[in-house]
Amino acid sequence: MCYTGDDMYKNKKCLVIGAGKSGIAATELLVANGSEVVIYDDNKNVDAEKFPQGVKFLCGTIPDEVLSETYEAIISPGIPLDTPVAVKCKESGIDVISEIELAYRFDRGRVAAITGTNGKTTTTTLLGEIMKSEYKNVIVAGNIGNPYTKQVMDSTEDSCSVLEVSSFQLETVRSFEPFVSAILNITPDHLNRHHTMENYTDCKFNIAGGQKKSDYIVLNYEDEILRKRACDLTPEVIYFSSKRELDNGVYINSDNDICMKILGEYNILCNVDELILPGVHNYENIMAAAAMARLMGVSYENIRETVKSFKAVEHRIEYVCERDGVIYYNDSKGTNPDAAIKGICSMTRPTFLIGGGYDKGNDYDEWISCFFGRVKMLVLIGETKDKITEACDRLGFTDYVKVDSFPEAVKYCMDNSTGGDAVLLSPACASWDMFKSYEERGNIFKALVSEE
Ligand code: UMA
Repeated sequence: MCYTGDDMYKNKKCLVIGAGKSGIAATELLVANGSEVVIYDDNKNVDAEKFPQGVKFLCGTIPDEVLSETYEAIISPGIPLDTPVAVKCKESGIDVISEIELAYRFDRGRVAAITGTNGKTTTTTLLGEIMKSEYKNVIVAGNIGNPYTKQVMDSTEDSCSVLEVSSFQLETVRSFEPFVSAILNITPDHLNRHHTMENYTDCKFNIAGGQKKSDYIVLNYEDEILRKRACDLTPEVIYFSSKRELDNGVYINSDNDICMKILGEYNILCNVDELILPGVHNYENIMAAAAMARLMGVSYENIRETVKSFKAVEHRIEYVCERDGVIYYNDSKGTNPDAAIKGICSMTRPTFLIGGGYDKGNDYDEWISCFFGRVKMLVLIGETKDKITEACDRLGFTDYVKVDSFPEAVKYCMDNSTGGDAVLLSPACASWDMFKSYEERGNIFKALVSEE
């Protein structure tokens, strides 16, 4: 725990970079703790009504007199560190920290943090639910859509914060020290921002950068990148595996039981057939959450009851409705090829797949290789549609069509699918070229397919 006290920012001048959800929440936290805040955004049309009173807004170039008085800058996750304002701060000797780091300095309780390319939201939501069965005060926040800075003042000495953290948020952490952390998996994503897999992996491992020997990190044994780097870590490593029995860790045995061999104890949590969540990727999320909960002292009884009743989170291979014999699924959270592979591989019917969106610099070959025998028609939208069709042509997948808008894509699927088919929104791309967020994309999909 690293509670630095409420006075740390009193009478200090801070620069908040980005006026989205995280920026506004960070500003409110700072102002409530006596700081004078200047908020910066590249977009001059941000909604200034959301800013707390007395906060100054800047767009364009930051005057030197502002920089010379700035104690610290807090950058929003979506803004790259090479953005001119952040570069200028660094050149002026101002430390640029993430919104997660800022919030952590105010957290009085225990912290558990989860990262990974895929499965973060499910694992965070599940762990939050498990913790609520034993802790009175549980905060579930972070990349999940609820800024940590917005919630942290509710923390107490006996609270527990369960955080979903992205590589963006981990890029600029300093003292961040979760008692238990987890990295679920690492596959290529966000390479337009991080440029190389090594940089992306480094950011993910920052989750353990401040952890001590008395802390824990939960890792996927089947992920080679994670296993290779585990020996360099300070906290105690606890593995989970969906493929083999472990001497120490959580695993699925040959009878499909989830077995927990940690903290010197051996327990069978449940059989995978007792779970509502389908798929091996979900068993992995469940094993990670169960390990984290046990390390934080939750009883097997409470872990077992919660995992057995836990259902899928919104926008994750979410059943929407059945119309004229066609089943519609919303997997808008399939924002990279690896996540979208899980989406398409979960389909048991011939599928109309809506794909494409914002270009994060990913490679789509592996995703397309899963289409044969599964995808009846690929309906492409967004910035990446040409890049995806080039890959389809190269790999010999010809059943695709390009459309100009999202409603057109949904209409195409509704008009051309027949009873027994599935329609799946699982784009393998972020939403930011056409929507504010994957949530907005998923909600619009659900509204369009449910319209009378
Ligand atoms: N902006 C600039 N310059 C830029 C880019 C953005 O000034 O170069 C400004 C925009 O004009 C806007 C603000 O920055 O006013 C937006 O900031 P932001 O992109 O950090 O968005 P927030 O609303 O603060 O939301 C962020 C996370 N967004 C991103 O990481 C892109 C949310 O994760 C998170 O839920 C929220 O903080 C809560 O803390 C979303 C996400 O898509 C869900 N995350 C990625 C993912 O899961 O793959 C990482």
